[in-house]
Amino acid sequence: MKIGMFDSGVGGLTVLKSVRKVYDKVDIVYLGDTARVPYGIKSKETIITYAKESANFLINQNVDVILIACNSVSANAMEALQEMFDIPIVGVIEAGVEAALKSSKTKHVGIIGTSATINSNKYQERLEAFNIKTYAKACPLFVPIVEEKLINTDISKKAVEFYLKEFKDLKDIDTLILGCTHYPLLEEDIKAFLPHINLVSSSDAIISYINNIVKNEGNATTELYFTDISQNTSELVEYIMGQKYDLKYVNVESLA
Ligand code: DGN
Repeated sequence: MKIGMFDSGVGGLTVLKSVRKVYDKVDIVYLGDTARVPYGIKSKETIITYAKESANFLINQNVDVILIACNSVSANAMEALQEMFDIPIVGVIEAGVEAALKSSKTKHVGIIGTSATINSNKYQERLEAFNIKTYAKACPLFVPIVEEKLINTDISKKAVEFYLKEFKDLKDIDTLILGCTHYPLLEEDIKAFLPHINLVSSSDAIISYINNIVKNEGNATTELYFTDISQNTSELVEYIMGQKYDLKYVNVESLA
């Protein structure tokens, strides 16, 4: 079975890692749109356009299912993609919501993500339908901090404090959704600042969502495509995945 995954850049590799841990035999094709990252500050219309192009690329690679390894795309473009393509297309939002529902006893849940994810209100609407009180906050500096490999530094700690200080006073919150696939990389920094809150990662939560779609069979290949490959891309892939990969280039204009 061949799984296609895409993200605006390298963040979705946290999803790939989670999937690979459980599904060691499947073939995976990943596309990171590094030429056009970040998506998190773009309009819904632009995100839909880019997402359709990425999904189309993966379908041309004969994937059986597409995992949207990006919250900003899942929040803004999932329905558009599901309407356009015939194969199963799974986003990370529903999975994150399900994990938060399981985790929260107090029924007060925090959500952090990019502006595109938080402004879409998708997490908030889904959780509020289950009578959960939500507190959502966009943390736009977290993605560049991860991409500059400044995790576990004074800068990441300051940024965590800057964005998340209000969560310290919201004593009822017992669960925080890391609603961006880059954020699991900041988990230690966030945990150190909010030790009493359970962190739920959409990158891990998606696993329980694909149980009935994905069969663990194939040749265990992993192909990583990017629309721009700089030295930083290669270093980040190695940093996130813990090993070197031969990265494949795809021209962004060929996606359209
Ligand atoms: N990793 C993307 C997400 O989960 O929303 C965001 C990256 C970005 O485009 N800023």
